[in-house]
Amino acid sequence: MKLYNLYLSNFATKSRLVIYEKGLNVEMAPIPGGELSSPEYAKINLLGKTPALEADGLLIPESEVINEYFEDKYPTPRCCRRAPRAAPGCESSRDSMTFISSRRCEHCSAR
Ligand SMILES: N[C@@H](CCC(=O)N[C@@H](CS)C(=O)NCC(=O)O)C(=O)O
Repeated sequence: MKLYNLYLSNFATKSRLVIYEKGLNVEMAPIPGGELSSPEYAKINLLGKTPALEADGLLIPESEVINEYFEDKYPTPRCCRRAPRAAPGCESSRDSMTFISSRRCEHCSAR
Protein backbone atom coordinates (compact mmCIF):
# COMPACT_ATOMS: atom_id res chain seq x y z
CA MET A 1 0.00 0.00 0.00
CA LYS A 2 1.10 3.54 -0.74
CA LEU A 3 -0.10 6.83 0.75
CA TYR A 4 0.49 9.87 -1.43
CA ASN A 5 0.84 12.68 1.04
CA LEU A 6 2.47 15.88 2.16
CA TYR A 7 3.82 15.89 5.69
CA LEU A 8 2.23 19.24 6.55
CA SER A 9 -1.21 18.21 5.33
CA ASN A 10 -3.69 17.89 8.19
CA PHE A 11 -5.89 15.56 6.13
CA ALA A 12 -2.96 13.27 5.29
CA THR A 13 -2.07 13.34 8.99
CA LYS A 14 -5.52 11.95 9.82
CA SER A 15 -4.76 8.92 7.65
CA ARG A 16 -1.17 8.66 8.93
CA LEU A 17 -2.48 8.56 12.51
CA VAL A 18 -4.63 5.55 11.66
CA ILE A 19 -1.75 3.90 9.79
CA TYR A 20 0.57 4.30 12.78
CA GLU A 21 -2.10 3.32 15.31
CA LYS A 22 -2.85 0.12 13.41
CA GLY A 23 0.83 -0.55 12.63
CA LEU A 24 0.16 -0.89 8.90
CA ASN A 25 2.86 -1.39 6.31
CA VAL A 26 2.19 1.62 4.09
CA GLU A 27 4.81 3.35 1.99
CA MET A 28 4.76 7.13 2.42
CA ALA A 29 5.02 8.37 -1.16
CA PRO A 30 5.71 11.89 -2.40
CA ILE A 31 3.31 13.56 -4.84
CA PRO A 32 4.20 12.39 -8.38
CA GLY A 33 5.29 15.35 -10.50
CA GLY A 34 6.04 17.30 -7.31
CA GLU A 35 2.74 19.26 -7.35
CA LEU A 36 -0.85 18.40 -6.45
CA SER A 37 -1.81 19.96 -9.80
CA SER A 38 0.64 17.88 -11.84
CA PRO A 39 -0.64 15.69 -14.70
CA GLU A 40 1.12 12.75 -13.03
CA TYR A 41 -0.83 13.20 -9.80
CA ALA A 42 -4.11 13.77 -11.72
CA LYS A 43 -3.87 10.12 -12.77
CA ILE A 44 -3.90 9.18 -9.06
CA ASN A 45 -6.37 11.72 -7.69
CA LEU A 46 -8.36 13.84 -10.13
CA LEU A 47 -9.37 16.10 -7.23
CA GLY A 48 -5.71 17.16 -6.92
CA LYS A 49 -5.81 16.82 -3.15
CA THR A 50 -3.80 14.88 -0.63
CA PRO A 51 -3.99 12.21 0.72
CA ALA A 52 -4.68 9.40 -1.75
CA LEU A 53 -4.17 5.72 -1.07
CA GLU A 54 -3.09 3.03 -3.52
CA ALA A 55 -4.14 -0.40 -2.26
CA ASP A 56 -5.51 -3.64 -3.70
CA GLY A 57 -5.38 -2.16 -7.20
CA LEU A 58 -7.55 0.74 -6.06
CA LEU A 59 -6.85 4.47 -5.92
CA ILE A 60 -8.74 5.88 -2.96
CA PRO A 61 -9.04 9.65 -2.37
CA GLU A 62 -10.42 11.43 0.74
CA SER A 63 -8.94 10.90 4.20
CA GLU A 64 -12.23 9.72 5.72
CA VAL A 65 -12.76 7.15 2.94
CA ILE A 66 -9.15 5.99 3.30
CA ASN A 67 -9.61 5.63 7.05
CA GLU A 68 -12.83 3.67 6.56
CA TYR A 69 -10.99 1.36 4.16
CA PHE A 70 -8.32 0.78 6.82
CA GLU A 71 -10.98 0.26 9.48
CA ASP A 72 -12.85 -2.31 7.37
CA LYS A 73 -9.74 -4.18 6.28
CA TYR A 74 -7.75 -3.94 9.52
CA PRO A 75 -10.35 -3.64 12.29
CA THR A 76 -7.89 -4.03 15.18
CA PRO A 77 -7.14 -1.76 16.95
CA ARG A 78 -10.27 0.17 16.24
CA CYS A 79 -9.74 3.84 15.32
CA CYS A 80 -13.00 5.01 13.76
CA ARG A 81 -15.74 7.28 15.03
CA ARG A 82 -18.63 5.04 13.95
CA ALA A 83 -19.50 3.81 17.44
CA PRO A 84 -17.36 5.84 19.84
CA ARG A 85 -19.25 4.70 22.93
CA ALA A 86 -18.64 1.08 21.95
CA ALA A 87 -14.93 1.67 21.42
CA PRO A 88 -13.60 3.36 24.56
CA GLY A 89 -10.02 2.30 23.75
CA CYS A 90 -10.00 4.52 20.67
CA GLU A 91 -10.68 7.79 22.38
CA SER A 92 -7.18 9.22 22.13
CA SER A 93 -6.91 8.51 18.40
CA ARG A 94 -10.42 9.81 17.80
CA ASP A 95 -9.74 12.95 19.78
CA SER A 96 -6.50 13.50 17.87
CA MET A 97 -8.30 13.17 14.57
CA THR A 98 -10.99 15.59 15.65
CA PHE A 99 -8.36 18.04 16.87
CA ILE A 100 -6.26 17.78 13.72
CA SER A 101 -9.19 18.00 11.33
CA SER A 102 -10.30 21.23 12.99
CA ARG A 103 -7.05 22.94 12.00
CA ARG A 104 -5.96 24.40 8.67
CA CYS A 105 -2.71 23.94 6.83
CA GLU A 106 -0.91 26.07 4.27
CA HIS A 107 -1.85 23.61 1.48
CA CYS A 108 -5.59 23.89 2.07
CA SER A 109 -7.46 26.08 -0.36
CA ALA A 110 -10.78 26.00 1.57
CA ARG A 111 -10.31 28.63 4.27
N1 LIG B 1 -11.72 16.22 1.90
C1 LIG B 1 -10.34 15.96 1.61
C2 LIG B 1 -9.57 17.24 1.79
C3 LIG B 1 -8.12 17.05 1.38
C4 LIG B 1 -7.43 18.41 1.28
O1 LIG B 1 -8.07 19.48 1.12
N2 LIG B 1 -6.11 18.36 1.36
C5 LIG B 1 -5.36 19.57 1.19
C6 LIG B 1 -4.05 19.46 1.98
S1 LIG B 1 -4.34 19.54 3.73
C7 LIG B 1 -5.04 19.73 -0.27
O2 LIG B 1 -4.72 18.77 -0.93
N3 LIG B 1 -5.16 20.97 -0.76
C8 LIG B 1 -4.80 21.29 -2.11
C9 LIG B 1 -5.88 22.01 -2.83
O3 LIG B 1 -7.00 22.13 -2.31
O4 LIG B 1 -5.60 22.44 -3.96
C10 LIG B 1 -9.81 14.86 2.52
O5 LIG B 1 -10.38 14.69 3.62
O6 LIG B 1 -8.88 14.13 2.13
